[in-house]
Amino acid sequence: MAVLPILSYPDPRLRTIAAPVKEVDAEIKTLISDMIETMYAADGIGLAASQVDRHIQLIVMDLSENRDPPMVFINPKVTPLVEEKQPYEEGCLSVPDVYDKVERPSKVRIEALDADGEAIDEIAEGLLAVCIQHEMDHLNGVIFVDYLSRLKQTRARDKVKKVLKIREKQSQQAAKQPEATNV
Ligand code: K1U
Ligand code: ZN
Repeated sequence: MAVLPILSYPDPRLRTIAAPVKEVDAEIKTLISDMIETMYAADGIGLAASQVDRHIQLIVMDLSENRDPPMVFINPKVTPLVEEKQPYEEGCLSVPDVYDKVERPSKVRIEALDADGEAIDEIAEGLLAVCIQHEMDHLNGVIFVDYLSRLKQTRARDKVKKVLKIREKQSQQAAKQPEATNV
């Protein structure tokens, strides 16, 4: 398994529309494992393939507190079941350290395939409804900051630049340190 690099806003590759998965083969299964490892390494609760520069309709998710088996959605279709929208403070691994309220339909139907190619057909509310709509947006080249004001989008760009610079400095410093020994 491998931790994959996550694209950061405003990388134009995040705007690519994802293509359907044709077959759940060994290559897709490896990508699923790598995406799950990447999501956990980044402390996320979801990840769309678009965020790791793979433009196919694949999402992984784990909303549990104690790492239940992660959910996998292949070729998902999400249909709102109510007109009522609810606000939720969203975050995004591609927009580090930026959080803001987004309003989305509170109840949706999810149709997809799982990692074994079996059909999923479920009704989602709460965080699952929020997260699946956020991840579906990624597959369609949409990022949650697109729902915010121009001013907030500019601030988000500046914040991401700052966070990436700090992370870069930290990784350079870590590379200079002698490796910790397990004694
Ligand atoms: O798609 C992503 O970038 C993953 C994203 C999923 C998400 C979180 C919250 C609302 C909508 C979608 C994250 O995992 S962000 C990091 C995170 O773990 C988190 C942030 C806010 C609330 C809960 C979790
Ligand atoms: Zn996101």
